[in-house]
Amino acid sequence: MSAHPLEIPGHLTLTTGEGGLPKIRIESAFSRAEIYLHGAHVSHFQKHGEPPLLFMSAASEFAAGKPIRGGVPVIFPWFGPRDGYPAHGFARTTEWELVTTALLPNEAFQLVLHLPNSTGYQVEFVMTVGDQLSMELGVTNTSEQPFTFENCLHTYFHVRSISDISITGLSNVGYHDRIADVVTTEGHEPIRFEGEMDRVYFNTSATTEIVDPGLGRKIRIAKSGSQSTVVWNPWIAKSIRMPDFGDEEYIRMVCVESGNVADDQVTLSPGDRAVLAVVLSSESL
Ligand code: TA6
Repeated sequence: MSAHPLEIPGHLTLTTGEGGLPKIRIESAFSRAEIYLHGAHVSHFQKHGEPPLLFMSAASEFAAGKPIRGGVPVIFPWFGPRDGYPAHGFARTTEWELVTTALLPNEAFQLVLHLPNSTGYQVEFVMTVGDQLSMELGVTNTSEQPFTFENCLHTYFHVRSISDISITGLSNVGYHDRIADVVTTEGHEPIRFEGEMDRVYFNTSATTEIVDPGLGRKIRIAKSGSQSTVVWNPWIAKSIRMPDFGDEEYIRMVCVESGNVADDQVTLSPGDRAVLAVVLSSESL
């Protein structure tokens, strides 16, 4: 079979992934990654010699119309449930189009995907794979009216044990606790987990870090164009209720999500563009 014109032989190849879905495999000098056209969904990122950075459920579905449970779901144009519509919007269950691929001077590989069939706005996803994983979700208002939306890169991180990790960078930041349905403020100490957690931190552009003594690493989540950080772990009861998630998989994952949700939603004037950018990196403790 002749190579796809956008392939970069030996480094960026188009293949068939789980569920027969089209998948792009990227092998850089520093790392390997995978992204499905389905949802422009980064399903894997791993630096050579390190454990995977992202979590992927062994029970995830890989099927048209179904979200992938793990990696980086692209949430657009709304976050959370919406009566009569799929939770977290339709971008994550749409097949995106691969537009360009490139090898950058720093030996990282970059690819651009577009969300097809959009009316009144254009959406592209730019993924750069090197020593770090960077992702940019760009939205342009091509209509004559203001366009309001929510967005989020709903990243699932792989950890050794949820009970042993801590998250720094959100001290004194206000958040909506979506389980207790109260608005409160984070304390001074790093965040630790003793049960289900579902918090939307607002008005924060802060860089956060996941400190994982079990894997002996620290993951840094740097962001721009984002005022919300969501921290989520389903814990035991919710894990059991999720058919595409193992009952004990909550132990090995945490979501630290970067976006603009609820009161931080984005309103673009005609012709304006907003870019949500996240750079994921890791280092040994
Ligand atoms: O980001 C946290 C959250 O909104 C949780 O409330 C939980 O629903 C999670 O997203 C996963 O949502 P999903 O629709 O992918 O099952």
